[in-house]
Amino acid sequence: MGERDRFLSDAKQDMTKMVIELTKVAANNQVTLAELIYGAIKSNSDILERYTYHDLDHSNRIPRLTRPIDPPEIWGCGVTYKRSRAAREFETDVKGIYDLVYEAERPETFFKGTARHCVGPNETIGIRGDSSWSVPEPELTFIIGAEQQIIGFTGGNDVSARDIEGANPLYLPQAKIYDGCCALGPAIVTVDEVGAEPNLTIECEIIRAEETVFENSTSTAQMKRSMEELRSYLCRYNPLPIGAVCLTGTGIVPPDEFTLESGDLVEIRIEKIGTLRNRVVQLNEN
Ligand code: DO4
Ligand code: MG
Repeated sequence: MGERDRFLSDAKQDMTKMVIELTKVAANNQVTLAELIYGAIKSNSDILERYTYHDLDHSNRIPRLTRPIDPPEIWGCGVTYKRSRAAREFETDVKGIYDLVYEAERPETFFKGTARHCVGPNETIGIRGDSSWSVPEPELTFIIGAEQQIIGFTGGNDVSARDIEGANPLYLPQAKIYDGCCALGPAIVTVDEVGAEPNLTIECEIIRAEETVFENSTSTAQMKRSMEELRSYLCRYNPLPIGAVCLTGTGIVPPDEFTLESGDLVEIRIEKIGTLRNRVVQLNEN
């Protein structure tokens, strides 16, 4: 048995570690994250308790799904799909800037917060009391590894206040960063599993009082830019900490008259990643 195989079959201690630590262990031992996790599951099969996914996909049971990573930094990219460009041009009083950034060589990137702004599956996402036009933004989200590379993907909801950004693009941080403004999950898929530039279907459904009030879908194949293009601009002169995540922009925008309401359930389904389900709450002023 080679050193690499020995390491993989003796990964017992790693089972208690979180994704960021596992990523470091994998990088230090020159194995992929997927190899490390599958190796650890195999070598711990005698002591592991097994749960069905369905058992874990609840808000009020223990154990349950939690956010798949605690990102030290959350970033976003904007106007990476035609649908987003059209929606921003409609909402803004400052015409032309979104058309320009869609066509420009340099993409739009923005800061979206830290782990404290981010919830996991079945937790609540927030809408601001000073906004009357809030929407979910379903987005494929990449995860940064030890060498600034993309190591995997998860689902993301870039919950946003359209009226605040629309009033003035300089208000972007207020339109984008607040309690529960980001949801991540439910699972992480690694680059070994889906490739570095995956073409994945993204679906979004919004349910109000048990009725679907909005439903649409897109595919990452519709994106104007590659994942590598977004990653390289984001990390340029700005080395990101391991485990930082980046939401890659939305191709799904509800009709302009639609706003989220407290109690709505937002479901984002991404092929190979699963369903990220979050209920909306109105935030109280602090
Ligand atoms: O330009 C502002 C943000 C756009 C965005 O979040 C998106 O296109 O997803
Ligand atoms: Mg977005």
